[in-house]
Amino acid sequence: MQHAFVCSSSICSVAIAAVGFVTFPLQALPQVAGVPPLCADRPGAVTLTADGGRPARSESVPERPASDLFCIDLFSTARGRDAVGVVTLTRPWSPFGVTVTAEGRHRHELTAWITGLPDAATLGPYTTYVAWATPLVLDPVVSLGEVGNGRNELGEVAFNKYMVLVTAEASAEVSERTGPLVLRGRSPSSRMEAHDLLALAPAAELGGTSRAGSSAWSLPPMYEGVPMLAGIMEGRPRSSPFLPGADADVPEALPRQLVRLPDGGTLDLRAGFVRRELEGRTLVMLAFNGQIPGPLIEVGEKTTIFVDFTNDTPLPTSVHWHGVRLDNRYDGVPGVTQEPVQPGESFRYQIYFRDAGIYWYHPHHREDLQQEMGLAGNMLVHPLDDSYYSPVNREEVVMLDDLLLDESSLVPFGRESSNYMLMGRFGNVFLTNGEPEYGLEVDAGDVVRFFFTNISNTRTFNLSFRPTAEPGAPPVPVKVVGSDVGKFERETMVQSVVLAPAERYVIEVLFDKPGAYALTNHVQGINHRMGLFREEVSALGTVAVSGARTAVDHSNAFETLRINQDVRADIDRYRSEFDREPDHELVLTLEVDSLPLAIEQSMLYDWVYFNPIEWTGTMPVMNWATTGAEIGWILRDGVSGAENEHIHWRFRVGDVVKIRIYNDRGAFHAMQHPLHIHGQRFLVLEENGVVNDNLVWKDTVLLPAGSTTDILLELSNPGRWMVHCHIAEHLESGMKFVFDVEGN
Ligand SMILES: [Cu+2]
Repeated sequence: MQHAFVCSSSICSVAIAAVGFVTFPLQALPQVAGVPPLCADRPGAVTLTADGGRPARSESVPERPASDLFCIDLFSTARGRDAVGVVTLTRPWSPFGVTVTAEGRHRHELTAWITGLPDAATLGPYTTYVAWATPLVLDPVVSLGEVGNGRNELGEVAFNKYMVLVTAEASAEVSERTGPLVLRGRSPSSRMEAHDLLALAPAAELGGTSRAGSSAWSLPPMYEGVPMLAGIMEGRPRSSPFLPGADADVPEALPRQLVRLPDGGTLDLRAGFVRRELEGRTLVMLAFNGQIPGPLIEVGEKTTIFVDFTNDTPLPTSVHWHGVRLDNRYDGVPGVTQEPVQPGESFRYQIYFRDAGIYWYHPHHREDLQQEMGLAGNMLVHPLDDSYYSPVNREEVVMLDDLLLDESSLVPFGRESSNYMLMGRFGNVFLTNGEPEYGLEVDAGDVVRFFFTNISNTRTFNLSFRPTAEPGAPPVPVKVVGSDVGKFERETMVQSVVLAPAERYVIEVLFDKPGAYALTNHVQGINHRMGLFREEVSALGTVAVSGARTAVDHSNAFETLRINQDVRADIDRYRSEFDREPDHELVLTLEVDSLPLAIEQSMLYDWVYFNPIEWTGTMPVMNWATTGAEIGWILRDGVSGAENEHIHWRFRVGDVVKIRIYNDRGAFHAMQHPLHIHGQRFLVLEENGVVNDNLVWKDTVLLPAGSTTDILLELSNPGRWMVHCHIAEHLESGMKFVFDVEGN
């Protein structure tokens, strides 16, 4: 009956049929000089408690990163005798917050420390040892090369669930494993198992009656192929359903239009209802100037524009100019920089564009509802320097989103509190520039510069361009040029682009051969119910490459990976700050209260492993049923212990502060958080101890579950600025605070 198995120090906890936990001392393993401690013996290992199963809340910033998510213990077989080892998992550098394959599998460099291996010849006709990686189905079995006592670099592994094996072999060059097994260990991800035992527990039957939810809701769309347990199906949000404007007689939505504004120019911007036909349904949505996405505002670097905003919706709102280092009073944060703009009222924004690049605007009041319903637009800031970017044949501003529809309309929102508070609201229809099918036509040899923005409430994308005629062929190489606030120090080539909510990436693609290329989101979701990874592949649109050759060939420029000395010089003045101790620490965690028993017990099962990224919403009912009554996402000051709005940081213009951010693996449910800092820019110095040697100025950083990330924040802009998670529902749950920057 044993299910979960988690260790800390010398104690292991075993979950028995999901009704309780017992602890017993772990048989002492040999402690060997020169070998790092076993994963669970490392400082900061977290454990389920003996008294009812809740994970212990970590009281301070623990050892980072979470040791058990990035570590594999190697245990001996009978033939391995006293051999023991530990494998650490380090992600190779990528321009993104996580490093994954084009299919969304996490990539890790494995390093093994081994001790106690006997002379291989004592086991038979063998001369050495070889390490192997293999998925749990044992096919394929990939050689990681010869290993011995001491430190061994095993190279990269990117399986979902896998084992590391060490066998005695006749030669280091063997391509197939034939010799005896001496050491073996399992990836952290292989701890996931099915929730099946839960069905045996009384909890499953109690779920729906343990508290009163509103009966006005009908169940939300399920995730195909992932059945839910009966107890969980009884859950209802403790908030009433709300879908504004459902009866409104309103104009039809228009596609996005381009607005070029000169220095000093003014845009009239109106938020109001629109009607649109989508996937066979008639929807009432919200739009800026009737357009979905909102108008694409094109301006020049170092210019100022005015936006006369009018709120024609029945909801209080405001407009935030994401990533723009503008004057604080125009930052658009209700209660911090302005009063909410009430229905029928107006507000004049003045926006100065200090930096070239791609930015976006959206409401900062009930974002979970207003943004999801259509209120978002891009701003493309053209650089002053004509050679800022490489020459290309065309530029495309692409907004990525997902929308959640039920059989007839949008799934209602929570009125008194947002729901989907646990993981955020995942959509079931992808929208690219507002449309379910994105289309682009180019000529063979064209180079296209894409400016990607992720405006979804919670979904992290893993995007690639796949030749549709050759299933299984590798995606088209992508050149990564820039991110939130400008360019990288140097350009790099990747196979896919990971984009968390609110992040932007500027990429270039050479479409060399005629044919069709699918813009694809390819991720490895988790079927929590069955404890399995679940591949999700979605085509968001098509790039059609004609047989005609490009009018102007930019392939040479495309193939040259630039080093941006202007960016390096801008960063140089801060390099002396990189290695010092952090000035501040933040812990990202979760507190839950009065969850239905079935949901709480299911979540305990999930606690044995958290995927660094929760790519998709495979627990739709559990997630849907959670509101602010049960879920409190927390930003905690690691030094003072203050949480969310009780954190008070004060800086002066010109300050540079190093902040260490730990995404608490010991949280009741850990998942990634895209953390956004208003009005300033920062550098991501390192993640999980891996130094970032290709920097770019950011305003949003993706923080995977269990990770530790150091950032260097430049305080360049006076005022009161907000820090918050950009998962809209997490922000609504209170995952935010404000800091002050005094001017000089
Ligand atoms: Cu969050």
